[in-house]
Order: sequence, then structure tokens, then C-alpha cells
Amino acid sequence: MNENKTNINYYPGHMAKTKRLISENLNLIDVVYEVIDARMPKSSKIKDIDNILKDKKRILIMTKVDLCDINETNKWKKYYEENGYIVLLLNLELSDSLSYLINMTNEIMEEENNKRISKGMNKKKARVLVIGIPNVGKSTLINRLAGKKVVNVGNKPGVTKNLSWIRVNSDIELLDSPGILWPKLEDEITAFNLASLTAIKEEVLPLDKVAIYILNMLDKYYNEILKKRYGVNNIDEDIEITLDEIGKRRGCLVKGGIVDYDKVYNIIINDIKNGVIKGITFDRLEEENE
Ligand SMILES: Nc1nc2c(ncn2[C@@H]2O[C@H](COP(=O)(O)OP(=O)(O)OP(=O)(O)O)[C@@H](O)[C@H]2O)c(=O)[nH]1
Ligand SMILES: [Mg+2]
Repeated sequence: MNENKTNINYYPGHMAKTKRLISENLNLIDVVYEVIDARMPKSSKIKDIDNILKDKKRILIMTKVDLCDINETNKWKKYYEENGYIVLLLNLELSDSLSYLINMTNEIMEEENNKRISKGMNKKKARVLVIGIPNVGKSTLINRLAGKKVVNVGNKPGVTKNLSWIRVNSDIELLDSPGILWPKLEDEITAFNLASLTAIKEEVLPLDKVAIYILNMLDKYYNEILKKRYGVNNIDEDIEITLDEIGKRRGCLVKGGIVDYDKVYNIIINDIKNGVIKGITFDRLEEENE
């Protein structure tokens, strides 16, 4: 494991509070939708989630599948399935059908409901907690399930600030929750993946290091994107040469023809944020097993 020297951390007060509130209200929850980002199936999984959720029945939902490298992400899907998870890949920007998710949820409730019916009681509504790191699409998923805008969403982390219950239909009620991380991002790769793929508030990031990390990841795994988007074939050992090349091409010049590196960093970070760069998955399963 890499020692984290990035100083990237994002753990505002509402995250600790959210964890506490979830723990206190866990007895109200029947099912959990654990939401992760398909571009980082490992880094975007809340570290101590098993401690928070105990043995609650779970469905693992990978969002932003339209932005991921499906070959790599499918390896993770298989890996999680082999470890007993029910896994669902979703593009929430499209009107992908959510009927599978609803059916799975009802199926999880079936055993308890059959018992209740045999005792002459009414069926129980599924009370579902939606949990995950910031900006993965928890609230978007809730709006999609509700069929209308019931909670706020936004293209930045930290949009949802409070827990709130939303009724979907007579069978399902959802609990939206603020994105949570953990107090110390334990290793450098996780920290950089979370930072690059928009789970951490930009204001607290070293934008230079994050942008250069993105360039290096593209160079390593997605060289064709590097060529197509930024017009460079490889990252030079001297990163300034590469930044100059990209900056000149993209018009990031200040007086005297000097490249403004901050502008280059912003272009790269915004390309990911706005989904211009697609087809990337930064977590590698093979490297886990090396
Ligand atoms: N391309 C793409 N964008 C998505 C998808 N799902 C969500 N988004 C976008 O991701 C951004 C974050 O969505 P939210 O639903 O606000 O995320 P959240 O998990 O509720 O975030 P917090 O409340 O900040 O923790 C929004 O800009 C969504 O439009 C998806 O499947 N594909
Ligand atoms: Mg939200």
C-alpha cells in the first residue's frame, strides 16, 4: 500500500454526522443501494461501509457506466458478484430501465412479506437507504426512481446535505443521504482517483497534481485519448514539455507566448468533470492481485 503524501482529504462535518445518523437509524432500513462510480469500482467504495451497514441486504449500483471503460468495469462487476454482491450497472443520464432494480428490491422483501401475509398482516414497504461517496449519482437515481425531480442534484460533490425520505410508490421509500468519505484517504491511488473523478471538492485539491495524475493515467492506459484530445503522443519525462505542448495547442498562453499551466490544469480537470473524456476506468483489478 502506498503511503499517502498527497494531503488530499475531504471530510467536512456533515459526513461524520451522516455516518452517525445512518447508524442510529439503521433499524429503520430494509435494503441498501450502495452506489459506486463505474470508473473507479474500488476507490469509490466507502472504506468502512461494512461496519456502517452491518448485515443489511445490499444492491451494489455502479453509475456513470456511459463514462467508463466497460471492459475493465465488467471485470470488477464479476469480481463483486463472485464475492456475493448483487451488482447493477447504470447510466442514469439515459432512461435505462430501472425495473430490474425494483424487482430485486421487491425480491429481497419477499421473505419477510410472505411471513407477514401468512400472519394476516399487510405487506411491508421497502425502506431503502441510498449511500455512497459524493457526486456518484445517489440523488439522480432517486429522481429517476421517483419519475420526477424530488431532490437536488448537481455536477459537484456535496450537493445533498441532509438525510431525507422520498416515497417512490406504495412498495418503496428511499432515504437520500449526503456523500460520505472517510477521515483519512489511506493510499495515494485512492486519493488521486477520487480527486480526478470528481468526488472531492475542487477547492481543496492541488489542481496541478490532480491534472498531472490524469495525464499520466491517460498515458498509461488510454493513450489514444491523450492523442485525440490533447494532441500529444506521450507524456514527456519533463512534464513541463508536455504541458507546454498542450497549452499551446489549446490557447492557454499569456503575454510573451508563455503557457499558463493553471489554464491547462483546468482544461484537463473540466474535461473529466463535464464527461468529455469517456471510456476510462482508473481502478485495475489485475494490480490488486499482483
Ligand atoms: N454521465 C453520467 N452522469 C451522471 C450519472 N449519474 C449521475 N450523473 C451526474 O453526476 C452528477 C452528480 O449527481 P448527484 O445525483 O447530485 O450525485 P450525489 O451522489 O447525490 O452527490 P452528493 O449529494 O453531492 O453526494 C450530476 O451532474 C449528474 O447528472 C450517469 O450515470 N452518467
Ligand atoms: Mg445527492
